[in-house]
Amino acid sequence: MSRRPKPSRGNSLRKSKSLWAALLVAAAISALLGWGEWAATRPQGGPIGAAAMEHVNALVAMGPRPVGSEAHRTMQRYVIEQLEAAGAGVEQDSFTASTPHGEMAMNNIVGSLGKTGGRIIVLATHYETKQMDGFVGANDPGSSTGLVLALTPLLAERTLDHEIRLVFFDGEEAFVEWSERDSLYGSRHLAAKWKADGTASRIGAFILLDMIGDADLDLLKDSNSTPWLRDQVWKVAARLGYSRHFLNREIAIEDDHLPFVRSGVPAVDLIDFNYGLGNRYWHTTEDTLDKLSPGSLQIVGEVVLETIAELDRQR
Ligand code: 1BN
Ligand code: ZN
Repeated sequence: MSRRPKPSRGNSLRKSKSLWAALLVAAAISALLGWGEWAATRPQGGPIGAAAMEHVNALVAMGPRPVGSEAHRTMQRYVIEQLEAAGAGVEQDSFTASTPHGEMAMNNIVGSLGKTGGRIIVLATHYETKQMDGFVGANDPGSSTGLVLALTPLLAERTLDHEIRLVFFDGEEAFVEWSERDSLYGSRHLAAKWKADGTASRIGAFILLDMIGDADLDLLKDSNSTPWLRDQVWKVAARLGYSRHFLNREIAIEDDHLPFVRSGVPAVDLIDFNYGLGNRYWHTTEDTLDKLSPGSLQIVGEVVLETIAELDRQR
C-alpha cells in the first residue's frame, strides 16, 4: 500500500519560504526595471489588449478580406456594429477608385464621438487586407483595426473638448505595385474631401495605427510624420515606461497619414515595420494570429489613450 506523505510543518514552512523568495525576486526585478518596464514585460497585457485581440480573432475568422469580397462586406458590418454599440455616430464615405484591376467600389467608415462642430482628433487605421491568396492579415491590418475598435468604448466614456473621429480606411494596399496612383485609395479620397469641405483645418492631430500587434514590438520614428506630434507620442511612451518598444531610430514610411500631412494636418504613423526577422511575415500568408501579442496591443493602446488625453488638454 502506498502511503501519501503527511504534510509536515517543515514542508509548509519551506513552501512559504519559497513563496516569499519569489515575491522578493519579483519586487527586486520590478524595482530594477521600474514599474512601467516591468509592466511592459507582462506577457498577457491588460484589458485593452485582451479586447483588441478578441476583435482581431473575429476579423481573422472571416478569412481574407480584400476589397470587393464577401468577407470585406461582413467586416464592414462588423466595424459599423461595434461603433454603433459604443454609441458612436457612423458615416460611410463611399466612392469608386480607378485601380489596375479596373473600377472598384470602396468605402471608408468614419465613427464620431463627442462634440461636433469644433476641433477634431482623428484615430485611424486601414481595414481591408491585401489581395493575395490565403492572406488573412492578422497584423496588417487586423491588429490596428482591432485596437481602434477596442479603444472606441473607452474614448466614448470620456468627456473631451475635442470630437474624436475613428477612421477605417479602405484601399490602402496596392493592387499590383505600390506607387502614388496604386495605393492609399481611401485616405487620398477622404483627405481631398475633408480639405474641400473645411474639415481638415479643424483637425488638431491625426494618429494612424498600422501593424502594431507584433509580439516583438519595436516602433521606429517615421520621418514623414509631423515632428512635434511624433515626439509627443514618444514622450508619452517614455513616461509610461515603454521606451524599449518606442525606439530612437528613424524610418520613412508611406502610409494613410501622407495625404493628410500633405493637406497640412499634423499626423503621426505608429507602425512596426519589422514584422519577423527582416520583416519576413509582412504581406505573406505567415501574417497569422500566433505572431501577435495582446501585450503589444495593450502598450500601444495605453500610449494612444494618454496621448489623446494630453492633446485634448493642450489644443
Ligand atoms: C503598411 C502596411 N503599408 C502597407 N501595408 C504601407 C507601406 C508600404 C509601408 C511600403 C512601407 C513600405
Ligand atoms: Zn500591408
